[in-house]
Amino acid sequence: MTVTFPSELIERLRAAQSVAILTGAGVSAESGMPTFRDAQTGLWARYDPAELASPAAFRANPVLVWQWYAYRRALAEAAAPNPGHYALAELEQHIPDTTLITQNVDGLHHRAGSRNVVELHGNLTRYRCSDDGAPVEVTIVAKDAPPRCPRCGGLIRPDVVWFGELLPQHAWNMALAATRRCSLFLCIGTSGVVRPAADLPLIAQADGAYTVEINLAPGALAGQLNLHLYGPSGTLLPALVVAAFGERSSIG
Ligand code: BV8
Repeated sequence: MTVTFPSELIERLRAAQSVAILTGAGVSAESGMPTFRDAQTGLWARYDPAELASPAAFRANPVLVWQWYAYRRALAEAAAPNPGHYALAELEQHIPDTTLITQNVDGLHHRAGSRNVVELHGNLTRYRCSDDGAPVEVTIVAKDAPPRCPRCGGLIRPDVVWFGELLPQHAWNMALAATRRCSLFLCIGTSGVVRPAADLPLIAQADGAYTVEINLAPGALAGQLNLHLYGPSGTLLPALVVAAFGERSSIG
């Protein structure tokens, strides 16, 4: 599939000294990871992810929430990065000051080779004690109930940010700094609904960056950014890197 991009985007990408990227669940969709907006499949069809991804749900039903994350962790471990993930890792080779700010918790950007990744909402392959907050190593993910913290006996939870919880301060500071210094901001595969992550492209634009959305279809950011490109990120991103920097290496 040959894709042509506006020359302004290609020129800005080639000239960029600093790029910030915000990714959402759409970047992992072609790796087989269900997005939040997709109807949940199978056992989880009757649950609303926003309900399950909350402290209240974990307090009310720790077993159900733990099982949902164990299911998603198994999906993430079975998934492979797709050409979109690899293209973003390749971009870092061409523009060293590239910050990949992700809302995703599946770890696929790291596995694709991206190095400067800011996990705004944590990572579901890491765990912490819900009482003392300290990290806890979990090697075997029990499929039934959350294990107890070896230090204080508190319930262990995934190291992700739930709705109503503050983002990790360091991650937010890094994301904001990258957003403020970039000349080009790419917003990829996100519905642009969840805050404060969804504020970042608008902050970049207010600070003079050229902002681009790549998505399957218009969402909450439609019409607000400088450029909107619609199509699968697994196709558009590799094509964009080739268009700007020539044939890619064999990875991905
Ligand atoms: C907080 C981890 C302070 C867990 C997640 C204003 C300011 C601040 C906060 C708020 C505010 N207004 C409301 C709030 C509260 C809330 C919020 O934003 N609610 C929304 C629903 C209105 N925000 C918070 O609670 C945040 N905390 O702000 O703390 C505070 C505290 C208390 C009170 C007030 C403020 C914490 C939010 C983090 C929640 N945790 N994830 C887990 O994953 O289990 S959010 C989770 O949902 C994801 O991480 C992600 O961020 C979000 C889903 O969004 P997307 O990634 O965009 O995915 P989605 O399915 O929606 O869309 C997929 C997109 O991909 C679509 O557009 C689709 O078209 C596209 N697509 C599909 N396939 C492809 C594709 N694109 C390209 N190619 C394809 N192939």
